[in-house]
Amino acid sequence: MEIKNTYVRSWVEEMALLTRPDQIVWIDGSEAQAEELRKQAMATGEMIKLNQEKLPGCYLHRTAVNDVARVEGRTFICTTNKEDAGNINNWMDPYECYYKLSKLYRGSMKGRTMYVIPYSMGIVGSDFAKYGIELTDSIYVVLNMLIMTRVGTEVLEAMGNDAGFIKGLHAKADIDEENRYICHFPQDNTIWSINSGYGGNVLLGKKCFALRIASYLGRKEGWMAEHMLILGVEYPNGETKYICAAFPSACGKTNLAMLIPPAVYAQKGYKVWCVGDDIAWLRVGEDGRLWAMNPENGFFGVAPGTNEKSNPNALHTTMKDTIFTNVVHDLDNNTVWWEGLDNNPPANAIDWKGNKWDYTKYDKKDKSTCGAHPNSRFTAKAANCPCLSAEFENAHGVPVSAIVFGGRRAKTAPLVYQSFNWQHGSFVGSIMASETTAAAAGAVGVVRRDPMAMRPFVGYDMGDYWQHWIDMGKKIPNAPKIFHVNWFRTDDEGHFIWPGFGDNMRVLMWILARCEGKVDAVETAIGYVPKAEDINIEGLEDVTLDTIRELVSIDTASWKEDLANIKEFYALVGDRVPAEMKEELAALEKRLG
Ligand code: OXD
Ligand code: MN
Repeated sequence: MEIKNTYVRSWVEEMALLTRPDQIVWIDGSEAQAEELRKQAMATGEMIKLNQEKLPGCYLHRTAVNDVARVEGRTFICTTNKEDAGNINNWMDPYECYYKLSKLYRGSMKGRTMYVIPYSMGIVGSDFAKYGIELTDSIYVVLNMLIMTRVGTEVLEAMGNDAGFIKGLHAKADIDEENRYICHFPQDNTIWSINSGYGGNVLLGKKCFALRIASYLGRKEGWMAEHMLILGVEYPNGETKYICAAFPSACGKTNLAMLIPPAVYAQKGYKVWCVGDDIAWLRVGEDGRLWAMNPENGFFGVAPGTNEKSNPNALHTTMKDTIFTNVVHDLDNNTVWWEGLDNNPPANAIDWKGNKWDYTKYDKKDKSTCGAHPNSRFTAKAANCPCLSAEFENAHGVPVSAIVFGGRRAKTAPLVYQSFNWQHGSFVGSIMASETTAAAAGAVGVVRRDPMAMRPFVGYDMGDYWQHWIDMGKKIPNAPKIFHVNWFRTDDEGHFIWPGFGDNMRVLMWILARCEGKVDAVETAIGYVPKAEDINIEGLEDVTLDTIRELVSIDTASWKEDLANIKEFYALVGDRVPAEMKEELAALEKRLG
């Protein structure tokens, strides 16, 4: 392969001098090369080929036991000034970080191969695409990147001799937790990741580039990179309206993005289409609307809990060309299993750690008995998703009618409310939060504030990020309306009141009706809530109009309690919290009385 980009060539040479691989292999994006790599990974045990009749093109991989999730404590934003990284991010001086990590990278690829992955976030050659090169010594990373992004020679061609690509260096080194670092240098377009092999830390196109670096670039260039799904609701007349939604990790973004309409809508011809399940890049279009595109090319979804009821579309998507990570290996069928897939755990099985697994010892309350790791994953091609939007390959993306924020709150947040305007909506995003559940270790009901679901992903100061939201609103003549949802309100016994899953469409339909001015609402201290009769409950068994009234009621006492927590968080964000956000907070306090 002839490499015309002189910046790419010299940077790869420089990184090779540092890491000293035995050989360098350029990834061209061809199936023949991918197949060769799969064969090598099978020979070393890095990947297990699954039953090709039941799961064609599917493989299983197990990470090291100490390397199963993103590591926020070891994720750094390295800006020249500490203040620019802000109080929420970990910061390291860029020179100190380069120096420290260079020592770890030095010679780390001896005896190994360095793979050079040219990849694109967005449609190759389009105005909105951004390009990166990831260097890695992991075949698993190469094969995942081939699914999650657009990879190969055509990317190098589209890059021309431009120096503005994102330079990502990943080395497995010794998978040493104590020396694990995920470092971002937004001023240098650079990402350095070492001592991990877990997806979120090593698939550098995803969280590192498409959120942390891209959010920094977006502020500089006047657009937004957000932790949002994108879905389209098609009406029986063929028209489609698009919604972007941000929820903290593990709150069901993939499920909502691939939602199956309940019978009451399906029978009338409504359809839901998935454009993306995790990341949205948002820009103002020439028509004055906000447009969203999904820069990814696949789904890196959480496996446990995915089943025929919660997300049949995701399940179907994973039936071919998928890499499963840290799930149960069913030895009799050479297939995979995870908690919450069905009620038939395999009798002859290997757990995510690679040990023999006895399902009879599985205790729901004790995570250590799980066969699949709770954060086990599937990496699946978007093209295999049965409800993939026809606009998925549209380089401009889709026009956004509504932005929806959400969290997991037992009492405070109602099922849905609408903000008064963009500025208030940005404030609603800034106070987003989720509560820990009984399912997770630790205390129940502990509130973690996760503004716009971006707490772990903003590549600069959180206060500046909020300012960017407010400033963007002024640049969108026909801005989307902003809402907040909570599928997780519980009754006094701790049971969820709202059925969730496909029935969440009933709430989306109210949201879209509001966007079109087709339905009234009730003004409250926190925003507009629905009149109970405007949420369609036809066909729901245990939900009455009284249930909806309860779900949209505002518990003033718990909101007042929440105010104290919000103020604490604002203080933590520090002195760059925009004046507009403080005004909104004061106004909310006043309205609550
Ligand atoms: C993810 C996350 O993996 O948000 O998407 O953690
Ligand atoms: Mn995510």
